[in-house]
Amino acid sequence: MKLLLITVSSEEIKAIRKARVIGFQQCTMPYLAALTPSNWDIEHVDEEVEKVDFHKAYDVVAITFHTPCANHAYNIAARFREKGIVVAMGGPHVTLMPQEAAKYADVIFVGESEVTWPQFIYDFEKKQYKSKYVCTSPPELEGIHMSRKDLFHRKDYSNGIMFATRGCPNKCEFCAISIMYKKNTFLWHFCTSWCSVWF
Ligand code: B12
Repeated sequence: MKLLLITVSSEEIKAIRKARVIGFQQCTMPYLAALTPSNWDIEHVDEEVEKVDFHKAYDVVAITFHTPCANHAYNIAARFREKGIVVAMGGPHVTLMPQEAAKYADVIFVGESEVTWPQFIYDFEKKQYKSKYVCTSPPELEGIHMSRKDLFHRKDYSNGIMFATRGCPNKCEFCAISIMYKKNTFLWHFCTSWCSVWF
């Protein structure tokens, strides 16, 4: 089985982010790769530093993106879907706008995917996957996988990245966190002390 993971970054957002100091590697897709069984052949395209090759064939293309890149992500999805390739989408925007995202994907993931992504892979291999997978409770983080560092492609001048917490006890109106992680408070993270570190 062939899987393409795409970390989406449109030309517009790249132009904006160029001027920012913080541009470190997004770990989402290398982390998703670590949750994927080893019989899958995985490629990762990080649009921050490379381009998607639409001529290659895959069984599944999985995409992560933030709201400013949603239209760009939907265009990528359309190009793969017109070739009959199954497109999966997840991440902040999909979690916040699932009905919209569902129009552009074969399968969407709402919320965290530690449980639902392996479930989808299992279902896909059995040719009976659903169109929507929803995280219903904070995932068990005991024995959590490390991101697949071999799929990190950015020149990263930091020493590494660490997941320390998810969620937030505040509900600031300008911030998506408390809406994305409804049941997932800082306290919960503090209790389970979830860390994934690489150097
Ligand atoms: C680190 C970080 C960055 C880093 C690295 C990029 C990144 N996104 O990781 C930097 C600094 C570069 C960055 C940039 C930006 N960011 Co940012 N970032 C974060 C932060 C703090 C953590 C993200 C993270 O790594 N989480 C750990 C990973 C493993 O979790 P995850 O990505 O959520 O993935 C999990 C699930 O969502 C799901 N999932 C995600 N994608 C997919 C895809 C599939 C197919 C599947 C199955 C599952 C799945 O599975 C994962 C495991 O459970 C979040 C806030 C937060 N705490 O979530 C904001 C956040 C994601 N960023 C946000 C924003 C707005 C931006 C910018 C647009 C800011 C700007 N104006 O420039 C840019 C966009 C850059 C781009 N290229 O698109 C918003 C997104 C809101 C939204 N509506 O989309 C957030 C939520 C912050 C906020 N307070 O609102 N960001």
